Amino acid sequence: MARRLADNPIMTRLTSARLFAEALGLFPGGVNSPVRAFKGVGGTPIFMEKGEGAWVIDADGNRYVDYVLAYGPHLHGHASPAIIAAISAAAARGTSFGAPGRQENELGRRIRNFIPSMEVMRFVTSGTEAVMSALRVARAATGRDVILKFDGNYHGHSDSMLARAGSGVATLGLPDSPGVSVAVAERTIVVPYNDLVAVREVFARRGSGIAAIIVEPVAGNMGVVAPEGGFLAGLKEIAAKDGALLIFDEVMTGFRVHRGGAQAHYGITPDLTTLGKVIGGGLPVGAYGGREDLMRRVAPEGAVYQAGTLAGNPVVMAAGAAALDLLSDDSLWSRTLSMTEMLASGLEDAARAAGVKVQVPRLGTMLSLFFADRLPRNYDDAKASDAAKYSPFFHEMLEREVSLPPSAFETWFVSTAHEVAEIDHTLRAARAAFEKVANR
Ligand code: KE4
Repeated sequence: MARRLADNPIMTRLTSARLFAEALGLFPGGVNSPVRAFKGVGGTPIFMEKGEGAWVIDADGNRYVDYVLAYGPHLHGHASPAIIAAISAAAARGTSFGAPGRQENELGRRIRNFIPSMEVMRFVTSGTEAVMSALRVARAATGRDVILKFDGNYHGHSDSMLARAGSGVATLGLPDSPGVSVAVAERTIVVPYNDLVAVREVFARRGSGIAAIIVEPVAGNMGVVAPEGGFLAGLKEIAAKDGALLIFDEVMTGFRVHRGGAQAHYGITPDLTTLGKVIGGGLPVGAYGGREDLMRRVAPEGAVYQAGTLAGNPVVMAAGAAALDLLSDDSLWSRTLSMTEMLASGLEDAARAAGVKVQVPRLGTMLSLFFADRLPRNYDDAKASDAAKYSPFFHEMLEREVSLPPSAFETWFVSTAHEVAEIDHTLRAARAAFEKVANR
């Protein structure tokens, strides 16, 4: 159990503090990915040392029920025995060869069984790389340059995806980060999520120059925001009519909204799909794939160049294959869906009892919490929620052994290792945390 000060419920986190002080001297913000720095919630990041199923243990020995799950990869919780066994066995045979290996076929076949639209695919080592490569294929296949994306959707940190909406709907993007050139950003158009009118207007003005629409088919990077009825079908119809491609970025939604991804949940087939997270069993991975005629354009079969020293890494492939094999257990999947629903409805009840207005959108094994009167339908709505309430709620939950994403605009993930005991623990903490927040 966590070591606590004798009469004080606040945990000690002295080791995390010491490690963070050292990390600040080594890494920008003391972290290797910005969201981990707690900038969205205040305080200093906790250094995690060990995971066991639904629980994570920090450098001071404090334990937490974990809903970060590395931002999605751990669909089966931390250190899943089957996945660790697969990793150990693969690693013992050597960690990489710079040559094709049977493990790539094993994972590729499993992915295609779950997501048949990925007729041909390519493994890379991050979701960012998967998106960057899929966009390159789309530009090559259409001979066009411009990409349309949605405000609040995050597709990794490649330059063309770090564009924000220019003024006015159909204008070209502006760099959303220093270092992204205007020349690149202005080939990305950004429109509001769930706004088909805006998409039609953009295509009316610039359709012939648009290579692809890329979308999070369920948004998970502004909190969870579901597509409204007809939105995804509308995107498919608009793109097809104008010779543009439809790309579903399922890096987060793949195997989380549905075992076949959001495309199976909504019955909409994109031209290309990007994946990441779950398919690597917690190790670095990405994949892009789709229509055979498009993917056969990728080198060395075609001229679209994309490569990677550790792409298709055998240890990663073995971990991913083990993770997908565990997904074949229908009862485990349906139990995880019911754990997610139990958590979401329990959070609504707890907030209501405290007189706090919240929205808890949930889909599959993903959910999030907005302090708001109504469900956000786009990024402006999400930003209008009372994010200032999220920070104290986050810390109150942390002190009650529940680890949530350190940002109001992230998704909470549930794993197959979360059982009733963990959900009950979380809801007990939430009842107390909402009471505390209500009085702020
Ligand atoms: P990576 O390059 O981080 O593997 O994947 C980028 C990416 C692409 N597409 C979607 C829909 C994604 O959600 C992501 C990455 N998600 C974030 C979580 N919001 C990763 C966490 C982080 O940046 O540390």
